[in-house]
Amino acid sequence: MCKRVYFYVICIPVLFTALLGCNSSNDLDFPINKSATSETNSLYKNLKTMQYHATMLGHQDDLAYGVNWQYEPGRSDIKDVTGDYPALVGWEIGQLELDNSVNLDSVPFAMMRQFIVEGYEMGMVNTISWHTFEPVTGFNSWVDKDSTKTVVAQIIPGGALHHEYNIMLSKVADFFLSLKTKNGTLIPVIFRPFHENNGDWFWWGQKHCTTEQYKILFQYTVDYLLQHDVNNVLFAYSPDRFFTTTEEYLERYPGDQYVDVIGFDDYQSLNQENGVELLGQKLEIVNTLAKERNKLSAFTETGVETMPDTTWFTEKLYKALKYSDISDDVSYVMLWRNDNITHFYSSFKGHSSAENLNAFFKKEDISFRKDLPELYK
Ligand code: BMA
Repeated sequence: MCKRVYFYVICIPVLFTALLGCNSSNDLDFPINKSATSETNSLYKNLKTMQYHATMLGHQDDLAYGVNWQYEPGRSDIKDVTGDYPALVGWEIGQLELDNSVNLDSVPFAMMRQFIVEGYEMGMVNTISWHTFEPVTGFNSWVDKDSTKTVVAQIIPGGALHHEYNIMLSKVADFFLSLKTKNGTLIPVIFRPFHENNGDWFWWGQKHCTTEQYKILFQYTVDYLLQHDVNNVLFAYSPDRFFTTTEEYLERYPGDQYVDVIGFDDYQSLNQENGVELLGQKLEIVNTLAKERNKLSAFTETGVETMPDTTWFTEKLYKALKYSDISDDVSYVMLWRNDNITHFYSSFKGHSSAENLNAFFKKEDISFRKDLPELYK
């Protein structure tokens, strides 16, 4: 082949392909785990596209129980009201690390696994939180704000109980790797460890470890799971409401290599007089960061206990989402669990807020399960 033909026929196409391969926006459509399963990659990519068009509604423990019922196949408080399931369901694995067969809210892990499969097979998204029991005293996640207990320092590398933490993590890894369909496909989940870390109520909270120690804990947790071939997980970082600037939000952020979902929890802002504005501005901060860093953005926990405000869904939550063109660029908003008549954060059939949840359901840019595209291909 003469040199000129070689140049046009081989070099130019090769160079062109190489340049396309280096295209950063292509690379950035992948999660932090370069060995993620194809379903996990697809979930990440599809959610990223979707977050600029619609916001998914999520609900903690939705398929397992609601107000005045539990473990009724096919039932969901959200579905009882709207006729459709939420697009995303949250699960909680606290107590798995103790080898208990039920979580701290008494949900059997065997049933949780089944619900996660069901949710996946219905095209929904599953997310998992971890109210971790600590190995120092064996006590649960909550501590007195003045506690001088220093769990984080003791479980990170170099700490006296680091080995114990590895054992806890191995149980979490096993659980994630047990989330499979009948034909063996691993089910992608969004894992949200050590949340609300800028509050002082959990042992990993602001007052109970240094910024550096918290970051090491989060990073070590991600690294451990990746090194143990947990390739069906996306990682979410979600501090609580205590930020009004990007710098404040990023104070304990573990770094872009450790986070797929930039999120936050907030139960309080919407109760303030200027709540829509307050929450709208937080959503703007988080959504802008997610966009700049090519991540997913999420409002990872919210709701009001016993939902006394009967128009909360359209007049507070929806208005905050619609505060600006930026505030609604959020992948999902997840309502906390409906445990019983005095501890529920969403709505249910017969409750005075149900009609308003239905009005929220009808909004074009809010997605429930039936609105979802195929997320895993
Ligand atoms: C809290 C409450 C608790 C529950 C915990 C973990 O916000 O709902 O009752 O044990 O979450 O799910």
